[in-house]
Amino acid sequence: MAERKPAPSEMKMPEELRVDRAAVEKWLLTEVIEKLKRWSPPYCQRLFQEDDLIELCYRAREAFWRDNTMLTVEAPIKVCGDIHGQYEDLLAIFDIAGWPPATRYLFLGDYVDRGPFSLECISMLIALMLAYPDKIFLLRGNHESRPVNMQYSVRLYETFQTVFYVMPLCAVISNRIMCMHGGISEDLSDLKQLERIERPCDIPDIGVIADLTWADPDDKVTGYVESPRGAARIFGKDALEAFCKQHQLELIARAHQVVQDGFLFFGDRMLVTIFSAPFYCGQFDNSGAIMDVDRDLKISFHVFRPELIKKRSEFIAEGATNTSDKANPDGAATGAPPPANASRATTPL
Ligand SMILES: [Mn+2]
Repeated sequence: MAERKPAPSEMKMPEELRVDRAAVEKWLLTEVIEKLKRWSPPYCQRLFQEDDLIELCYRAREAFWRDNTMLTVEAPIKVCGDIHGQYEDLLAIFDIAGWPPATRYLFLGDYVDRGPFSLECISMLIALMLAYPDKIFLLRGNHESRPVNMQYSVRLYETFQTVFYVMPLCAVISNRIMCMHGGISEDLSDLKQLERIERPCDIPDIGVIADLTWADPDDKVTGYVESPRGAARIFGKDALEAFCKQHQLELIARAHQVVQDGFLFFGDRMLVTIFSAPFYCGQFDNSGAIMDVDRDLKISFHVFRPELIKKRSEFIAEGATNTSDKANPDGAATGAPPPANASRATTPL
C-alpha cells in the first residue's frame, strides 16, 4: 500500500543515506513523538528547542512538496476534520481510534489557531507523517496560511508558513471519495488541473485553491454563489450533484464548519462535513467525529461527546463487535455499552 511516490533521490539510495534515514526515524520516534505523547499543559513552552522544530519543518516541507497537490489514497482509512489547536482532543482521538501506524489517517486541515496548543497539534501530526508516510496524510486547511502562534519566535512562525505553503489541497480515497477542507469548485472541470498548481502558494480569495480550502455547502442556494466568509463560494445541492457526476465520485468529505454531532450529511448524503474538535473553543457543546472508511468503502463514524473526551478511555460505540474495535490494537475501545447519548451512523456507499 505504498501510495507515496518515492522521490527520485530515494530510488537508488546509497547505504549511508539508509543509515541516516534510520537515525531520522529514531529521532522522530524517541525525541519528538514520545515527548509529545508525554505532554501536559505546563510543558507547552518547554517541550522542544527551536532548532528541533525547524528541523521538523524542513523535513515536512520536503515531504509535502514531493507529494501531488491531490493525494491518491486507499481505504481503509479514518478521516478527521478540524482540530484547531485542541491537542488533548487530538491525543484522545488517537488513544481511542488507534495510533498510526496500526491505524491509517487522513486529516482535512485546520490544525492550528483558535485552540490553545496549535504548535503541539501540527508538530505531532507532521512527526507522525514523517515517521509513517504511508499511514498518515495531511491536507491543507484555510488556517494553514495564517498565524500559527508567536510563542516561540518570528523565525519559527515563518518556517511553519513555508510548510503550509506546500501542503496538498485534496485527496481521493479509492477513486470514489474526494476529500478537502472546504468544498468543491466550479472552476475544477478536470482533476488534472490540480497537477498544474504551482507550490509553494498562498491561498487566494477566489478560484480552485480558495474553494478547496474555504467553500461551504448551502441548501438555500442554486449553483455557486459568493460566500459570506469573504473568500471562495458556497454551493448548492445541484452543483454538488453535477460535480460528483462529472468526476465519477460517490461522496465528498470535507470539514471547515462546526456541526453539532461531529458529522453532518448534505445533499442526499453526497457530502459529509466532519468536525473533530469537540466542545469547540470551549464555547460550543458540539461533539467531535471522525469518519471510518472500511475496505469496502462502507463508512461509519466515531463520535466523541465533549463531556466524555476528557476521560480519554471512553469511546462511544455500539458494542464490542464493531469493526472499529478490531482495528484498534491499543485496545482503548473496550466495547463498553454506549452511553445513552451515543450517536453513530453507518451509511453504505
Ligand atoms: Mn476551516
